[in-house]
Amino acid sequence: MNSNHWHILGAGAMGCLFASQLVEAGCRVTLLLRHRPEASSSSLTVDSENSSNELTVQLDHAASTGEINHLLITTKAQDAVDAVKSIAPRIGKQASILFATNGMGYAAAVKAFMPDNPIYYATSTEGAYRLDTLHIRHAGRGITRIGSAEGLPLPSWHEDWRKTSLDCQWDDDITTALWHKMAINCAINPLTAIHQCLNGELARRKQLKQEVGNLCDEIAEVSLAAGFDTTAATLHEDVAAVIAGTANNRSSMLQDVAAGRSTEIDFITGYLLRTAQKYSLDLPHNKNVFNKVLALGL
Ligand code: KPL
Repeated sequence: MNSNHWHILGAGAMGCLFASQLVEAGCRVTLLLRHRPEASSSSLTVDSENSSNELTVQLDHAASTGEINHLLITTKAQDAVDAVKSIAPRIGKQASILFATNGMGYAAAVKAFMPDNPIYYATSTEGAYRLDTLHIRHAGRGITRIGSAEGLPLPSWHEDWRKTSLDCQWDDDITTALWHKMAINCAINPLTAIHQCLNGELARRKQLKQEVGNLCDEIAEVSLAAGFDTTAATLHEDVAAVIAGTANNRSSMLQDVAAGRSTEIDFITGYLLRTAQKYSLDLPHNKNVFNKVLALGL
């Protein structure tokens, strides 16, 4: 099978990591930019433990023309809908749209104006951070799960991802994987943003550890009500393991707050609270952190 041409919205760390991997797998990759690029291609540098790898990616203005058939979205959750809207006329009728975005709850808005396009999701535990524009560090290996929340079968383009050096797995139950990731983000991200602390502080400071426990109790309750039994059963230990494994990380929400950017709170804790409402559950601790992050005014 020939490799596909992927267009990527979002040139942050994960967008660059996926772009580099797809290029190495033989795909054509175009990064869609909000501004008109000065050149039609650029080098993309990926540092890892023992090497630095430079590749070439195509650049294109999101508002230019040319049909898009394989679209990957790695923007912040709050930007995803507008980003897709901005290129909607370019998206082919049957084009696949793959969201690799934190949180949940943005796809329904995309479905409303792109009703016929198959939508897929990716969730990844690969570690990457941005050093500069189109320069990242691939800091840790993980698993990338891809799947459809609508029961669509394995698409032929999944082969592009299997040809990368990432551990890419097709997941027939991607909604459960997305929920689990979101549940972990609910327990960690808001507290680190409010207290301006590294992830590891949530285990070191007694009061914060207690607060993580309170959030997890509520998140587990909603998880159970919504049918995510495994998340409900393992959340406390999984959150403790992620905090330990990412102790020196600044969470993505803390980074957003520190940079004066808007946060993903509405697609993380906000989505949790909206789900809780459906089951008439009250989550005072999660509501409290939701309001505190909103009060940061971003
Ligand atoms: O996913 C993360 C994030 O920061 O968004 C965690 C797992 C909390 C790691 O920092």
